[in-house]
Parts: sequence; C-alpha cells; structure tokens
Amino acid sequence: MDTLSAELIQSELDTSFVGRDLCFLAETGSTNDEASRLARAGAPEGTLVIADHQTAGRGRLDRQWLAPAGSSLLLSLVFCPNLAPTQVQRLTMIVGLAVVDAIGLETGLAVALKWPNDIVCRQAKLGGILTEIALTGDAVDFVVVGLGLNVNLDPAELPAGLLMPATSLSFELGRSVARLPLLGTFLRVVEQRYLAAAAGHLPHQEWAERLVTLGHAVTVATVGDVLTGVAEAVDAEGALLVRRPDGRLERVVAGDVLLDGPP
Ligand code: BT5
Repeated sequence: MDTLSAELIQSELDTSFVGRDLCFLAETGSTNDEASRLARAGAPEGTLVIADHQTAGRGRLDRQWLAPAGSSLLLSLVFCPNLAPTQVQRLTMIVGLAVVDAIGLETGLAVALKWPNDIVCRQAKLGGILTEIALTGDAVDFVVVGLGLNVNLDPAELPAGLLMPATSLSFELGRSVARLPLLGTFLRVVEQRYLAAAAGHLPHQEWAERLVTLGHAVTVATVGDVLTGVAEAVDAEGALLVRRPDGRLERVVAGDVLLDGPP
C-alpha cells in the first residue's frame, strides 16, 4: 500500500508556503469543500487539504469525481491571489502545468492538458482540476484549486460512460507509482509557478503549448449551447478562441471540448 500521512507529507515538503499548513484526511466528502471551510475560517494561502478517499468528490457542474481509496492524489490548495475574478483561470493553468512537470520529472511520462481543466495522456483522462472562487462583491476572497489525479488505478474500476476514457499513471507505465514523491515535486513546482506568475510571468503561453486542443476542429458544449469551429488559441485569461465556419472568432470562457480532429 502506498501510504500517505501528514507526517510523511511534511517530511517530503520542499516549499516555503504551499502545503505548509496541511490537513490529511483518510476520508472526507470533498477536499474542495474542506479547503473552503478552512479558508473561510482563516486558513492561510498555500493550505493543502489531501484525502485518501472522497465520498462526494466533485467535478465541474456538480459532476462526480470517482476514485478508489488510496489510488489517487485527491487534493485542494487555498490561494489568496491579487487577481480579478476573470483572471482566476490562471491558477488552473499553473496547477495543470505543475502536474505535467511533476509527472515528467518523477516518471518520465509525457502528458498533456486539454482545455479547460483536464490532464490527458493518449486522449484519455488522467486527471482533472476544479477551481472554485469565493467572492465578496467583485473581490476575490480566496480560490480553492482541486486536483484529482489517477495514480494507481485500473481504469476498468471506474464506471462506464465517463465524459472521456480514463487512464492512470500505473496503467500508462505498467507499474505502480509512489504518490509521495510525486506530491512533493508537484507542490514545489506549484509554488515556483505561482510566485513567477505573481511576479508578472503569465502562464498562458506555456499552457497553450501543452494544450492538445489547439489546432483541432472542435465541438464545444457550453451551458445551453454547442458550437463548432477550429480551436485557434487561448488568451491570457484562459478563454478558448474558436474560429467559426463563418470566419468569426468566438471567445469561449467555459465548456467541454470534443476533439474532432485536424482542421
Ligand atoms: C474535473 O471535472 O475533471 C475536475 C475533477 C476535480 C476532482 C478533484 S479531486 C480533489 C478535489 N475535490 C473535489 O471534490 N474535486 C477535486 P469535469 O471536467 O467536470 O469532469 C468530471 C467527469 O470526469 C465526470 O463526470 C466523469 O465523467 C469523469 N470522471 C470521474 N472520475 C474520473 C476519474 N477518476 N478519471 C477520469 N475521469 C473521471
């Protein structure tokens, strides 16, 4: 068994603030809910909530996130960025890029991102990011960024009918992967990337380079609409710029992308 505990995670930390306040739970409803609760109670920036099992893990639009106990990295980080609500997608970019970096550094596996919040490998979903904002009026109080990453699970253990086929690091590599060093590297890179962004080094260009979505003919399902076109670019706030068949460039802030293939 690939054990995680607060003590083990603390011993692995190589950060100044990310993960320094840490809550490890054998089981919880959703780490995002627990992180929001702690942030509302004054938990500092960088607070990490991590669980071995979630009984109410969530994706976007209240979809379910499913993971057998001990199989995954299921975690949430609290940030208090100096950002407008429209800029908060930058945190999704930073966490996505940090996941790609950490997997590459720890396992050598090259993985990619899919707009807006997926971590993918060979067109299958390896993980997902759930970014939630707490606002007072127009001001961001705090942001919780949740990550679910399939580490040691057989995709066949997940139910049929997922949004896209699932995969895991163990399935891709043909061996199990220790979660602790992967977590330590991920937290270190998140901190580096977060500090770099706060110093003005915006993540969207690097993020765009990692997105499998760009350059493809896509169908994008947004709330209440479906549009088709070619995914041309993303902007600094993470919106997808889709060239419609009539030549117009449409800016899509949120949605689910089906990759249709070459333009
Ligand atoms: C996501 O949503 O991909 C964001 C998932 C974030 C989960 C983490 S776990 C820690 C933290 N605490 C939480 O409660 N959540 C975060 P979305 O793009 O809406 O995709 C959700 C869809 O992915 C589901 O409807 C399923 O089809 C599929 N799915 C569920 N579990 C999966 C898994 N383990 N691997 C691959 N796909 C999965």
